[in-house]
Amino acid sequence: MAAPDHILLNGYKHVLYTTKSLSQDKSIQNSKTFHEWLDKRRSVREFSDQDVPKEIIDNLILSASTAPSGAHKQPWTFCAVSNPALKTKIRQAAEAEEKESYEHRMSERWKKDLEPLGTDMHKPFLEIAPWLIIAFKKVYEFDENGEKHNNYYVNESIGIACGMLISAIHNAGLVTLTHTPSPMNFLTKILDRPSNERAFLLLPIGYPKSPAYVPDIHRKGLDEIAVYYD
Ligand code: IYR
Repeated sequence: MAAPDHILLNGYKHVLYTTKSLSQDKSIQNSKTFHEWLDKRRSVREFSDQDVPKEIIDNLILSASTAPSGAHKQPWTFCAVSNPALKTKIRQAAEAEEKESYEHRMSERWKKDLEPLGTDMHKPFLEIAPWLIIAFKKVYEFDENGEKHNNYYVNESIGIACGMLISAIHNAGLVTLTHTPSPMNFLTKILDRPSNERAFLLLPIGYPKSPAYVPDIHRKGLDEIAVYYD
């Protein structure tokens, strides 16, 4: 007998989970090609100003929002900025924070660690990239009675969603980098966000400049990142 298309669990509807079943060989092949494809992703700091259609940005945000989240609260808002005046405002405010960070807040060791990556306080990509997505985490929400409730595992949830967003950007043939001006509260003001939202990550999105160069860094091998318990 075929499985029913839904059941009730504690009175709540659960629908049949369906997925394409793969042979073990196909599964091995897919896991390998997925890794090879992800391994081509790089944080790119040099952008082309070529336009990216809004439809792509919509799809990227929808992809990010498929992430698992604490109690399925989806505690996030993705602000997508293409408005040039707003991008200029964001660049100016971010560079002011970055100047303070590079000159006073970051340790010498931190700056030394960043040297091979070629970052500094100047962030032209904030104006050149056609889109900026700023991921805000929703720390709490109000219910229908106006009562405040904290969300669950907010950092884990938004972190996973941003990871999926980055993968979706790569899949669309676009590039990004994880920009983290700190503190980021200027973004709440510029983008006029409510008090339950905190900026988490800023991602410029676009096509890479041609040519674009990235640092010659290498990823850790499996023996350095994994421990197996057979
Ligand atoms: N937020 C700064 C500094 C920075 C910090 C780390 I850790 C990086 O991996 C890269 C940069 C900036 O965006 O330049």
